[in-house]
Amino acid sequence: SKRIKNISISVPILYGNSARRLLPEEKTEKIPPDHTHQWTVFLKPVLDNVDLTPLIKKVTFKLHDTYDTPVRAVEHPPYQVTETGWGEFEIVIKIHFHSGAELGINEKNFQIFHGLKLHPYNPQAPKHPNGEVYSVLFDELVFQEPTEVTFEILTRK
Ligand code: SLL
Repeated sequence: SKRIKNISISVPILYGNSARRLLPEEKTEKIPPDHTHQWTVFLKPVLDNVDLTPLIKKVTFKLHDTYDTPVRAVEHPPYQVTETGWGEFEIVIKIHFHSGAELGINEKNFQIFHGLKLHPYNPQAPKHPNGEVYSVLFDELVFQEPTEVTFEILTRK
């Protein structure tokens, strides 16, 4: 479908991770003995009433190569991956939009780099009672000159 000139739509998003130490009783045979933490990396719109599902085909999370199948694809919300591990590394989060002339959606994929945090980095920061560590950042998906279909999806009430 046609592009709408001189229009740009920003969708505020949050992305990042939570992490906590594994408890001794959680260290079953399925978890490698050198894994010390469980973490969840995620991406979501800031506002609850924003539905990106008609636009998003999948969100991929590219983990460190020490993981089996490092590229994890998530097709439905919540867009997140929970894993266990021992180290911090950079995760590549990529949003793949639906495309195809028949759909009328044709937006550029969006890529974000997130440094996975397992350890508290500010000793002065207030501690969460459950011992969880968070590293959450704000960004915006900017749709420049969206197609009419994308515009309709993003401005739906
Ligand atoms: C470091 N540069 O040395 C980083 C690499 C890799 C972390 C960290 C799990 C691996 C597995 C894992 O935590 N890898 O699947 O067993 O700190």
